[in-house]
Amino acid sequence: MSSDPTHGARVPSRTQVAIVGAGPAGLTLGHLLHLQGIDSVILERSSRAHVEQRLRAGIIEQPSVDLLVAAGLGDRLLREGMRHSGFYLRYDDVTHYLDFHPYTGQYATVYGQHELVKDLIAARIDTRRPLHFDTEVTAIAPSGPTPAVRYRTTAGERTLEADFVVAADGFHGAGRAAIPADVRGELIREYPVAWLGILAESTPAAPEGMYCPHPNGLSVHSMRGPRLSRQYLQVPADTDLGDWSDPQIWDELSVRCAAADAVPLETGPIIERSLAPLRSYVCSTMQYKRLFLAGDAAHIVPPTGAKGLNLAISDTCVLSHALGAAINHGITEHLTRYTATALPRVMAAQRFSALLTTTLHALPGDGFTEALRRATLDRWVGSEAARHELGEVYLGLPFATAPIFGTPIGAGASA
Ligand code: FAS
Ligand code: PHB
Repeated sequence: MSSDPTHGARVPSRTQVAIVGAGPAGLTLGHLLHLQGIDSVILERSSRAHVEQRLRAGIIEQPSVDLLVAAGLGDRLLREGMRHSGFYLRYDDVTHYLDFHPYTGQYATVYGQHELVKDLIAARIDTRRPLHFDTEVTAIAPSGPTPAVRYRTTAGERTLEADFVVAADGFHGAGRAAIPADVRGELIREYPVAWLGILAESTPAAPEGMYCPHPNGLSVHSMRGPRLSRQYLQVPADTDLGDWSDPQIWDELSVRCAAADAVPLETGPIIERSLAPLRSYVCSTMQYKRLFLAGDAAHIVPPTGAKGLNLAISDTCVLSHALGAAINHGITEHLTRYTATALPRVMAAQRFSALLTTTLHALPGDGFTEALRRATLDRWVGSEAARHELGEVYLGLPFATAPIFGTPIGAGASA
């Protein structure tokens, strides 16, 4: 018998909310529904090991931390996460620290997404709620008398019926395909660059995250611990990861973050490497009949602003509140208005991420474009008002809905 209680358990034939995807969105939503006594079943196509080892985001906004802590999901995050007040900006051989905490009283917490996913899975198992790995959803029927998801396991294909279906299945999931293309209202922007990311056993380049907009391209220097650095290089969108040796990665990171006021970048063993494309995407219809999209299934932001994970969590705050009102109290107007409620905060994050992406990356453009980039950087460094506006979004705008437990999220710093 497997030590993993999710292993081999049989998927029930029916539930109140069927959730597709065990990423941050699906797992957080499942827990927020559980706190309201609402049954859900989470179906995840990958293995538990794959989901828990998948390295991605690392910056968690204050409103996300507040929600996770209030929901009883934030103990290890508070213990092991690193609280940051802003970030460093290094260009033209000079290092600047943009301190945002004084403007909003908030912090950003550095805590690997895969660590958060481990905590969310542990909470799902502790509450003995259905969570099925190696279970791929092949089709979603969002309407009819009973919405349903069709899924496949090694035992064959079966159907899970539900009162509602939530597709938290990321950008390449099955959820969006269940919404007719002519009603999705899709907004897309592809950038001609990607991020080559590494996790390395080396001392982080700066005490908090640092962006180095260099003529060769952007480099980003973050961390996961005092001896664990998370760093990224802007590379062309069609880059082959195999073309980069470890020494070449370190050489380029060192060139881009060098400055007269800084010590040379410390190198070390690279223990993980990845390539992530930069794109902005919005499915402006985040719901269709009894199907609701949450997280990357509905929107993608370039990693520049570190917003993707946080938008996933803010969607679940709105959606769990709306589903609870409908299921527990028969109040359906919040569900009807889910997209209208969630989308403005998504677009605020899209605007912020697009501004950081176009300002920090060396992108094709004429001399005027380059001069505007420089003027924006100088404005961030030279203006309190500009830093206040930037910091409000970087540390986290308030969530659109107070979560189910009534504490206004994002109203101020957590204790
Ligand atoms: P996720 O993609 O995390 O989870 C969706 C889940 O659904 C997955 O586990 C998938 O296996 C499952 N699934 C998909 N189709 C399914 C099906 N048919 N049936 C069952 N399950 C299915 N964000 C940042 O803020 N900063 C970063 O630095 C950053 N780096 C990133 C690097 C990469 C390579 C990628 C891909 C994304 C990165 N992101 C980053 C964004 C990322 O953190 C997402 O915003 C976050 O994972 C969103 O969470 P979910 O919406 O839960 O989607
Ligand atoms: C990270 O720590 O993974 C990180 C930091 C800054 C970003 C994106 C990701 O803009």
